[in-house]
Amino acid sequence: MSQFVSTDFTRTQFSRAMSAMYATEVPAYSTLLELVKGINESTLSAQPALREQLSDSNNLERITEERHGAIRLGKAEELHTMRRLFAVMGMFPVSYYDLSVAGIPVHSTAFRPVEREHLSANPFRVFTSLLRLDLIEDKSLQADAEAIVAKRDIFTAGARELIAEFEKNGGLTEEQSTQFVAEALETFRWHSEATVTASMYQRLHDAHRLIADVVSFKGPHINHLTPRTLDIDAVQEGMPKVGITPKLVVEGPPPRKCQILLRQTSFKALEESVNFVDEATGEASADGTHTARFGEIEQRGVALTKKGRILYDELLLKARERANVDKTISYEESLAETFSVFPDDWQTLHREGLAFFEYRLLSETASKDSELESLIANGDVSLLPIVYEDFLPVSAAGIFHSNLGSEGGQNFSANANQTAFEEALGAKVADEFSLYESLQTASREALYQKLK
Ligand code: OOG
Ligand code: NI
Repeated sequence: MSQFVSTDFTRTQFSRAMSAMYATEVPAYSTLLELVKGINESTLSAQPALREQLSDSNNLERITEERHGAIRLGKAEELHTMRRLFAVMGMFPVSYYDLSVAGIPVHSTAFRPVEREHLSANPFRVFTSLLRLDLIEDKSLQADAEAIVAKRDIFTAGARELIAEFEKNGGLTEEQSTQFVAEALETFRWHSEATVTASMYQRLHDAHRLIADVVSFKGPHINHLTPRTLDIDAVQEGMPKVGITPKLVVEGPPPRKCQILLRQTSFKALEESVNFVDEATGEASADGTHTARFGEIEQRGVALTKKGRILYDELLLKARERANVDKTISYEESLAETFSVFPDDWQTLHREGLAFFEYRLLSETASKDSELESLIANGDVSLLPIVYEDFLPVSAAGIFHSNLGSEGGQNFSANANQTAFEEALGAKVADEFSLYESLQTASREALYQKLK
């Protein structure tokens, strides 16, 4: 037996510790967890087919534990060390998201487990953004902001040591893992003591609220922690009844029989009190507020192929344009009507190559010589949708905006720079489509092994 615990173990300990910490920092998060838990339970008892499908694809157990968080980093070295920190928990960077398109000066990736067994064990993911000070027009502010983040170290010495131990030995003992979770958690904690004066905060804030959020504090406080629900419309409706006001529209695809990709909604940031550095004495003084942290809920559906994703992106754009131009229909109506051309049954989604699936053999006599589509059509093989594990940049932008407020500040235009991002990261990000494709291929090969 190995003297080391698995990365799944460390990731689960960490996501639980993070959840417990966030519950003390943001009380509405606990209220939301209760609401989501109740709705998930009643959805599962009302829909036995959904329960069976989740259980057959090893996705039932993970749902109550399932979370994603988000952080925003200030400099290349932070992203680099963050990649090494997440590797200790079996989480790797997947996809590149350019949010400058949406007027937000960051680019991002998601750290998550990539293999099937690790996803089933615990799919905890963290949407991680790196601030792009190169996009700030005001060059003297850019230099000041760079100098401020250059001085900080967001990791504890203990976390750095344990990351190095993990890399040297290929694992952590249980005791080291427990210590690692405690040390790593420090980086994600909220600190009410700012590292800047109130006037510097104001300058950063005037350039963009997000810049103030990243630059003014000791670390990248976790800004939300999102549970997964099986019925987001029910949660959206239920929130006001428990005293939470959700954002107006749910991001992502419209409600459907066969869920695709990701639907998300959120509620507004807390206003938190902050102690800025006193201009005259250099000491902390109690005098300000900052809004950064919010709540979010999500519902995950099937992962789409490139072809499916292109169709999704086209329809989403069309639905948004139509709702902007035609004031007689609501955004929801426009979305539902526009998406009516997106097939809404598993067999068609599979046949047309729009979504990714795993296969389950139901017949003992089916032959190797049969076409896959006919095995599916005659019921010898059933389709299990592969869950979408990633994020949607248009939705992410909607979430950023609803919580940051859209007032003021500089506008940024599309300016992807994946090369610079990967240089800072010290690694390439994985391509999400290839990951889903290889899950589907492995399942198809295993199926054909079993056929007569
Ligand atoms: C991240 C927003 C993106 C999501 O679920 O799309 C995100 C942020 O506000 O830092 O978490
Ligand atoms: Ni999120």
